[in-house]
Amino acid sequence: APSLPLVLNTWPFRKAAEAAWSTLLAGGSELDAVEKGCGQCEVEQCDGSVGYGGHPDEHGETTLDAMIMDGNTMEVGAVADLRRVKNAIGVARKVIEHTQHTLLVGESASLFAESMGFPSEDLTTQSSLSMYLQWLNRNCQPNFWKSVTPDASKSCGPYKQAAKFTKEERSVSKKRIDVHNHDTIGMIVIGQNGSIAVGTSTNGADHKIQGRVGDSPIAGAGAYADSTAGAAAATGDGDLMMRFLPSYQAVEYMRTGMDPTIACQKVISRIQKYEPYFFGAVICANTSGSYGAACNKVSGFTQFHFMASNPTLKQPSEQI
Ligand code: SD4
Repeated sequence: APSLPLVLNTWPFRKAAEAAWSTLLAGGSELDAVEKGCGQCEVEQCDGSVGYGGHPDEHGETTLDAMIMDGNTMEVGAVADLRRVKNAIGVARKVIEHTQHTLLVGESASLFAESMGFPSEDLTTQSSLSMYLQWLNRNCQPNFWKSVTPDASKSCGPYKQAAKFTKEERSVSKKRIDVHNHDTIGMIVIGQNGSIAVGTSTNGADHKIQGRVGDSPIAGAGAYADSTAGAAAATGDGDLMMRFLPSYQAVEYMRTGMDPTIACQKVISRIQKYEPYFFGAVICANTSGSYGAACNKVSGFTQFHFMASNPTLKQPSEQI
């Protein structure tokens, strides 16, 4: 039987679920819980896909995308292409609380973060640097060292390469986002009184062109919440998924009374019609706390794992 409160998040990020759950138990708001939960993943660098030191872009820099949404007021705070600031979801929260705006991007988002007191830090680590150098090495043979120049990196980047791929090649073998390269955190929190908040945090796609922003910080794409209907969050190939606003669509399906699992399946199959091999998954929850998830099984994974906490499950959280 469904029950509240509920914490739901993409992938088996247990500590993130626990951080959100304990924030709720300590009397924190749903937004507090989402911020703490996603923030936990930013500190832990969950799967290398959240926070600093992962998925360097084509110039070797790690940049962050994050969003938080209040399903009571429909307010959204988001940052995209955020540089040199680790706590992206924290900055997104400040966008809600301290601005009239919804989405801040790039260097300007970093300046805003600094003005809010967030430390400016290098997001590069040994591991992201070696990922970057390996990628350069793979893509820019035989002139590896020559390729570490602005000029050469243009001919080594995904921008030049992408045009060479057919849709199927792009989807199956050359993907920048696949089952081994994923794991954005998307989180849904529903309080005892039915208030819903959602959030996302990610360092996006590997070796992206500078300025590339995925689905995660876009309301309706990476996540969506409406306390009168439900909430959803997505993970996967944001370049494809964001065209379909899957989180918005799933919430609208649930508004009609559709079961959360079916709502998730329907948005996945809608994308699949156009992009049969896309890599992606969606989690969904309705206002009474029923929840479900679906992934595109054609893309190489047969099951999608996520975390849930509610009073009927093993506390503080269970892998589903
Ligand atoms: C993106 N959706 O930037 C993110 C990446 C991701 O699971 O979710 N991977 O495209």
